[in-house]
Amino acid sequence: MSKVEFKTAYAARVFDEFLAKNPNQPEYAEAAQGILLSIEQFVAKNPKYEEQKLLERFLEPERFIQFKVVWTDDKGKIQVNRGFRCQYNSAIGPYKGGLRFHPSVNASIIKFLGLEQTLKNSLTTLPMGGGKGGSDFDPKGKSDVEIMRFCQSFMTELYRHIGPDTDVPAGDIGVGGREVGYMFGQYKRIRDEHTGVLTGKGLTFGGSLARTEATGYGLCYYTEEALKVILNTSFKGKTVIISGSGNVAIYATEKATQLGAKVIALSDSNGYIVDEEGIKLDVVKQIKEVERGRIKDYVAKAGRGKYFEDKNGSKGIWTVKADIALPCATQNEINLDSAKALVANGVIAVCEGANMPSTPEAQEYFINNNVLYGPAKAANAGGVATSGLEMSQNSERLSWTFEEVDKKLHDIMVNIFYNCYENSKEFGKNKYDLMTGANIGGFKKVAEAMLAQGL
Ligand code: NDP
Ligand code: 2IT
Repeated sequence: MSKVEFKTAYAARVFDEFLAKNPNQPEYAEAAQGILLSIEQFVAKNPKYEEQKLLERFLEPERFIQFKVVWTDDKGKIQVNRGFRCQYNSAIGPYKGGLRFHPSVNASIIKFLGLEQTLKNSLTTLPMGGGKGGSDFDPKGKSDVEIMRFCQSFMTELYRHIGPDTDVPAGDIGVGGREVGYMFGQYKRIRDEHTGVLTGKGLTFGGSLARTEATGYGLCYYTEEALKVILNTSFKGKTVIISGSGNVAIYATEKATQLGAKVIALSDSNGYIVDEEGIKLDVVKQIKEVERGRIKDYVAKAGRGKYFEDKNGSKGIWTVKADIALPCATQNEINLDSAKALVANGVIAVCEGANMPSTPEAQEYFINNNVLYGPAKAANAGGVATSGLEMSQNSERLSWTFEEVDKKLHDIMVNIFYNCYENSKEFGKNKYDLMTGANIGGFKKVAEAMLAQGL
């Protein structure tokens, strides 16, 4: 992350203090810097924010919990992992946000995700505060019973900090329906309560239809509206590259294809596949959702396409020529070199399914080169929005049809787009800059709710 110049003394001072308080937390600092840069001029127009130390208060998580998770593997060996929950901000509702199981997980990553989640949840218009958690546990190669034992041990610590009106976790990288099910079972056993304490639950015990599809579908609904309004075009007839091949990537592929695009590349952390005829999604679903295999297996199973091993964290996928790029794997997966490769290949839009997938330098490069840039906290908000709809259904003890949920998701994503677009008009760099608007739009509501509730 390169050092930037703030335009206002207040933001510069707050960021210096932030860095002093949070040393060696690069992802967290990157997220905070990006938000401050976007909102500083808006904040300067509202002197009460500085008087009330709103930025200082906003950038301090309400609670940060770290705990030990001990479990035994199938060989009877003891394993020790670290668990986290960051309850970032509860001004507009109970803490809400996913749990990530990945060996890279640490305090910096959980805090960056909690901060981003706070603004994202605000953009959905639903009453949800921001939180995030997870563990450095690596689910890869673990047996089903190992996953269950880990999830039970994790929840045995986490349960005391969460609840349907307090903090409602869900999935993220490495946490899907299976893991949510095991964690829910353990929570229910300990508390003797069948409540909506987690979202992304199975459909037989309170889950919402369309939650599985929601992040990928929502990303495409947001992108489609942005393409229409800003570029006067659509997905129809476009080629698309999508990184990752997990939950978000799979359902972004499905919806982009339904909207008339051809998805030609997907990846995982070992490499990427290119299929110029269009990815056969049933094959990918079988490999990833059923067999829990690698994207490499696609070529043999589909009988077409090419696999490229990529030791460089799957950056190679960004050199594939396409009209639209939807990064759906992880943070900082698109650096300046990848952004340059995409622009050189004529990309017209980059909309983010993953959280913070573009580095600040890449974001700036897209916006300066007139690439429609859909920032993560807006473009991928469909997942948590549908989690919010799952909470509503749990509260009223009813379940809605797929069509009802999908229609609400669509309307929420279109509304988020206009919120970003309108808020970008005054302070954004140009019409391709939806990031400024997303940060201001999300911040406004959280700030007003914080002020109204006093210290
Ligand atoms: P999954 O675990 O289902 O899939 C993650 C995918 O990304 C896998 O293909 C994985 O490859 C790849 N990946 C993960 N880490 C890395 C890495 N360090 N380098 C390269 N590839 C990597 O997770 P999701 O699809 O749920 O999440 C993907 C992104 O979307 C994350 O950034 C998440 O925060 C974000 N997101 C998810 C939401 C949801 O509802 N699930 C909602 C909003 C955002 P491999 O199998 O090799 O690890
Ligand atoms: O990053 C995200 O928005 C998620 N992982 C989804 C969180 C949720 O509570 O559904």
